[in-house]
Amino acid sequence: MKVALVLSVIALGCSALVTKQERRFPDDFLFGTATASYQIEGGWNADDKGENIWDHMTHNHPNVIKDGSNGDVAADTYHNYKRDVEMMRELGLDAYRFSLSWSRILPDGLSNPVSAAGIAFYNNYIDEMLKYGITPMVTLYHWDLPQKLQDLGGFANPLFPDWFEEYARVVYDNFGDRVKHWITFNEPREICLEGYGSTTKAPILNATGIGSYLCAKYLVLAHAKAYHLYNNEYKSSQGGECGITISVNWFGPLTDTEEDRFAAEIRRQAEWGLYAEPIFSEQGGFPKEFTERVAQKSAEQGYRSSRLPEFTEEEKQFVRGASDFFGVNHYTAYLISATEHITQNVVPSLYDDVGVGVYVPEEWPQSASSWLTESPDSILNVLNHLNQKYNNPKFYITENGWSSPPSSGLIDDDRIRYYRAALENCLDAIDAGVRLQGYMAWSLMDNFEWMEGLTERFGLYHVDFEDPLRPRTARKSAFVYKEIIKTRVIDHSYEPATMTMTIDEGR
Ligand code: GBE
Repeated sequence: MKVALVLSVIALGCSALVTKQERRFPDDFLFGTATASYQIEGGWNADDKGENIWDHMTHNHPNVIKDGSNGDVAADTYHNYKRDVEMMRELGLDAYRFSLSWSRILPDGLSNPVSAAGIAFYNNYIDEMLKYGITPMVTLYHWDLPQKLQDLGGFANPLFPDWFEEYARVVYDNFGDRVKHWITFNEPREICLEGYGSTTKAPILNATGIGSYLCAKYLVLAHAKAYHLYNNEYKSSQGGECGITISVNWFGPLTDTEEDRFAAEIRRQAEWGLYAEPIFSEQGGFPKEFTERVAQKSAEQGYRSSRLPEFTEEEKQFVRGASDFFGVNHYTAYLISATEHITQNVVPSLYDDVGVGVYVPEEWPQSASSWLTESPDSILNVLNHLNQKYNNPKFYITENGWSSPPSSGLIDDDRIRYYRAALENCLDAIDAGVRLQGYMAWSLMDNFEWMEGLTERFGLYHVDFEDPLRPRTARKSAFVYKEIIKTRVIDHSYEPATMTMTIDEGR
């Protein structure tokens, strides 16, 4: 009896070990990298491209960018797109996620005029990828609104959904024959909370607690318009899918108490529930407890109605279920407390509405970005949570990555450790039944990191921004990612034999 028990325990231990070692990503899992137009393209006024809000802000207020740099040239993908695709081939990518510059395609924002040069540029980029079997995953909007539409109020104008639908139509018409994966918006939270409700992204409106909520409503409606347009008029002939990417970091309770669990939940609702709930929940509309909180705060503050706008019943139905997949950008985690680490916030503001404290343990490794630490199992927590909450949708990780300082060179063992841990978490999620179908590393190469300029580097490839040709050189992490893509296995002891990148033909 005793012996049998011991044996079975050993057998169990062994089989657990074996499965762990043999865990593979499915052959049809899409491994890719991600970038965004303003961060890499340059060519800010090439041909007839129109001005966008990042051009406008960096040219008129250069002091808001940490090192005074801007995206005028960036990694100059406008002239280097063939080299970009060569890098994708070196890595053996299945897919590449990039975004379109609205004002490069529609210089004035509306669908007249349409820029032939802008369309040609993206046709060339897409065709170059397809030539080598790389699947394009295209984001329509990654933060670079045409300035002319911003002058009319941008996302706070109730007509915004119509403008976005008009743009989406031009995009589907021109590229939909070859692009089968569409993402309407990258990160509503960053667009609305940071751009409209703060000063950490263009258009730096700082309309705290009001502008950010208007933006949330019209962004969600704009997404739904672009989704239904694709679904009704393009899907049957073009056969692709359309979704949205939301930044979902993990917010867990600091202690396992009722108060802290609720504090974490309300923070999650404010951070990403505001955008996810109307689209992915069964009942639709903004998240319940957060809606109640803002209504109550607004009343106390003397507003006649809640600062958080409502959806009509018709709007709710229009938005609910309007996505073929959930794109998750995930980077890090924070611990939330109802009583500790509380800071003062301006009134009114989302952070004042939420009113909770945030804590990041010292022992979580710190990247070059203040907000980014390596936190244990945060992707797994996020995917399990969303999977349960929204009834098992299809997921892609559309961004995940690690920053290092510009001086850090090509040996990036911290980035490698981060990616391996993240990808182990993806396998854990797949094992747990999450329908995760792809992973896009942020980023293919170093790029213009928004307010941080060129001071934080996220690239698998280093870019030399001092050199007018913007040469790109593979970091060690590029070789490690390449090996994972090739073998579909995470080998924690793999070390690249050389630092010379080549293309493996026949992939
Ligand atoms: C993504 O956002 C973006 O999609 C991508 O464009 C970007 O390059 C990449 O991340 C790396 O940053 O002073 O702490 O309030 C806010 C990730 C920090 C989401 C919060 C940084 C959200 C990035 C500044 N933000 N975030 S502060």
